[in-house]
Amino acid sequence: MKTQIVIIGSGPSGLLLGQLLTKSGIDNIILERSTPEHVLGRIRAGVLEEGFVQMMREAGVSERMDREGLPHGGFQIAFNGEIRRVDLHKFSNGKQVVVYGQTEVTKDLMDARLETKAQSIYEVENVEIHDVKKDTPYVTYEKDGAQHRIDCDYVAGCDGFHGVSRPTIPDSIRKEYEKIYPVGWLGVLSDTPPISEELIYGTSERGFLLCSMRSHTRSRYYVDVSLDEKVEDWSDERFWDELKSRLPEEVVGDLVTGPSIEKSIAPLRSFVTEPMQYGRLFLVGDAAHIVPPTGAKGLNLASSDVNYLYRIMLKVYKDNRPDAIDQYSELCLRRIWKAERFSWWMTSMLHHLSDNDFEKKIQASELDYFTSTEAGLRVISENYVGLPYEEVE
Ligand code: RFL
Ligand code: PHB
Repeated sequence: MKTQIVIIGSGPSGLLLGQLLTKSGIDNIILERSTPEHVLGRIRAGVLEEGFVQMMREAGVSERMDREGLPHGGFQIAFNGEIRRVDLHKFSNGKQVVVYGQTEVTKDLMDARLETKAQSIYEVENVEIHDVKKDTPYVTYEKDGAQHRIDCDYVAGCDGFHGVSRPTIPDSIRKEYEKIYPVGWLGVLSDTPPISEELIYGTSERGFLLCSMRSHTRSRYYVDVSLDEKVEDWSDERFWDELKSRLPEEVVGDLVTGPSIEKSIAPLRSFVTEPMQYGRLFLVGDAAHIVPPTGAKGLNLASSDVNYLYRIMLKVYKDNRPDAIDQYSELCLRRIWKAERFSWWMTSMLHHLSDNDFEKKIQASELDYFTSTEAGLRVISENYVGLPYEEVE
């Protein structure tokens, strides 16, 4: 087989990139380890920055998102028993975010791909990337016991944190930066109306909380738990009791509980690998970086990488500019490190990460300062709605 770009991974990064390329007449094949049902079963992100929303529009897959997505012009922060509002509209020049689940984004992109008849090959095994330092790279994989080979011009590694693309870059060239946090997020999805029209992030004596949503009738809640907790030990009742114990009194009565339809624990991690390009291989999304979910940045960073790679590929194929690829890593990383900083900072402000009494006092005063001053609210707002994408030269 032959194609212009092999995309490894059919998560949001791979699917969005594939859709944009196909729409521009650039041939691509997606290779995915799991089944489509498994990819769609993962409950993950819920908050889309304007940049992501624009990319979905450019890819021609925004119809349902534009109809069903919930625009949010602000969110709430609960601490010290009270709630303060971050007015995103006011403090980020009219910008907002859209609440629309990653599952829905993925479904819309998968449906669009079926329509374009671009090729996705699911349930592949032993994917290997070859000769990316030469002009003629190729990818091999196994499917139903048979070995296959695809010759291509470029490889997009959109295969998440545990994929094969990142380790293809030799250890001597790859530098990894990592921070592990001592807590994870226990999340529950339930068909109950959200506690509030806006998201509530919070911290209390008992720890972190987040009240989010997928629609007017479906809620997503999180509390942080220590890393040795097992999801089996968390009955619905225990989860709701824990969440109630962390919510400020003025809203706890508004919480509607019900049976969970999904429950999972996600560890918190900050991670960046540099460089994100090696010859004709590009790392995209979670394959190159992870953020703790507190800033709602993971999926949105995937879309900014896709934005840069897509625009570079337009230069390569439409303007005959193969040199354009050399800017990929630097362009991506400038934005990624700022989102890493914001995610790390929101995480440290809203979780109990230290037993040191001095640090606890600093944390409390940081929350008070950033949620009560114009300067502070601007810093939170402009980062939360997403920093702008740079031009590709
Ligand atoms: P994905 O989604 O992990 O997809 C990678 C795909 O590659 C496949 N794969 C392979 N295929 C072939 N061969 C191999 N060897 C392969 N190895 C792996 C996998 O099966 C998979 O289908 O990466 P991608 O596309 O880069 O997308 C990244 C996002 O999924 C991720 O950043 C977000 O979910 C993070 N995230 C959030 N991001 C936000 O922007 N806003 C949020 O509100 C938000 N909340 C969250 C989150 C992540 C969470 N968890 C569970 C990690 C909340 C949570 C709880
Ligand atoms: C979610 O709805 O799953 C969600 C929302 C905001 C975050 C993280 C996750 O920061």
